[in-house]
Amino acid sequence: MTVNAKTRVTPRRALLLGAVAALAAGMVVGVTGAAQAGTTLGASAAEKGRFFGTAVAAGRLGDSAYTTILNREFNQVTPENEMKTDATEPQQNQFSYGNADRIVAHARANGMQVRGHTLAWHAQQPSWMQGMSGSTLRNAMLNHVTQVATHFRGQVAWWDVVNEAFADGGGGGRRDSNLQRTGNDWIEAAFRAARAADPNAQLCYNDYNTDNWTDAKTQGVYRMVQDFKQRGVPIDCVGFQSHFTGGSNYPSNYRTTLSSFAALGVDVHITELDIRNAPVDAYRNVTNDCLAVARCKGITVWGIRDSDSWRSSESPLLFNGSGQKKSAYDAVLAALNNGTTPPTGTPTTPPPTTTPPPSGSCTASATPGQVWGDRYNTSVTVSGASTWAVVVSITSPQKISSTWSGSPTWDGSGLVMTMRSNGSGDTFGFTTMMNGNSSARPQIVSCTAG
Ligand code: G2I
Repeated sequence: MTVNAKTRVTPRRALLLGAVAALAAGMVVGVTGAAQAGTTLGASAAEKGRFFGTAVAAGRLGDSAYTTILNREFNQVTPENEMKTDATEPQQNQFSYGNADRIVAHARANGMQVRGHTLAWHAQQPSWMQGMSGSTLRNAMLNHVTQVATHFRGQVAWWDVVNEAFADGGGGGRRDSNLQRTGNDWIEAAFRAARAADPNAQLCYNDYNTDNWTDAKTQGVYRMVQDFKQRGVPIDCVGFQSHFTGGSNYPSNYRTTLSSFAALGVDVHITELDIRNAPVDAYRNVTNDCLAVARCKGITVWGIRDSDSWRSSESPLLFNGSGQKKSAYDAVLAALNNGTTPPTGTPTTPPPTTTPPPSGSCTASATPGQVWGDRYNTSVTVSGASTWAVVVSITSPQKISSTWSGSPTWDGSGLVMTMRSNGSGDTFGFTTMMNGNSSARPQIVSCTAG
């Protein structure tokens, strides 16, 4: 992640710089190495090497109550509607960037990174595009991707190149749309055009209802990303919208979803988070899940105050309509600060009776073991913790056939194993059947202490 100007000197770094200066002056100092707890979402996330952002509406930038919270709390923004196709190309080949430029300028002036949302989507198309089909539409879409990504080159850190291209329901396939009917390769064509237009932006696929690891839609997107990585289609990240509103709930296997995608070699982002009635536990869990996955680079909430939400009747955000911090805010900040009590704000509801599992990190390193014609061994040594959970992923059709010196659990696909310490030491091992793939090797996804 590029550390932006706003968060470049973190409290920890300031402490270290001070210590270096003191040492240079011949003084003896004690440095504990403990990071100082941040007091805002952005600063605390930056302490953990992550961003914390929000969707922003250009029409609200004149509301000082809104911009006060925005500038204080967030170090990343996503234009809520202003970069969509109907906004940026209202007439074919006549581009309109006023509102998007205003958000980008505000972000840059305040040291916030920008996520571009979105270059190719079946919804919010201008009417001229809605009526198109075939190669005319394909070319118009590619021209749009090229023009818009070129306009914002150097100003957008990540692009949601393609948004919501998979169908809901059990099939795990693509959503029918005018773009899909131009040919199944429309998504990769959009990614290649975006890479050519802005080689330094990170290119993401973004979708909703992809949070539950066992859902067919999640698996469908997973297979596409896996295929893109194998064939060299330029994709860098996957966005999980995580709208836990309108009847969709936070799933207990959310961390498995994030870590499984990360194991494909992409960053993962939580891009449009909102949760009906803003329950403390679910907000805390989402935050801890992201922190537990090294490639989960940040969280974006879909609006600042409940009154700014697309689902305002569900009060799903971190600030109430008056701009006050809600209990969920305190829970997220505390989780970002790794369980320490946030120095500002008093929870308005009693603390939950269940204590979240400790989420400190450890290090796990894999050592290749004996190889046979049909299988091979791997051993993994953990340091930095005496009790731990290590997540390991393997590549289908390989399969882990036996394990030792740990207690394994498995996700629904059988490709992601969580190995917990069982008191037999810091090293565990396992045997993997190749099943025809002799080259793939297991990947360590995460190591969590406790
Ligand atoms: O639907 C929630 C989000 C799902 N993922 C993609 C996001 O881009 C999407 O955002 C929402 C915006 O939050 C809404 O603000 O996308 C909606 C449109 O699909 C946005 O709604 C639109 C209304 O449809 C328009 O009538 C309105 O003029 O918001 C516009 C601006 O307020």
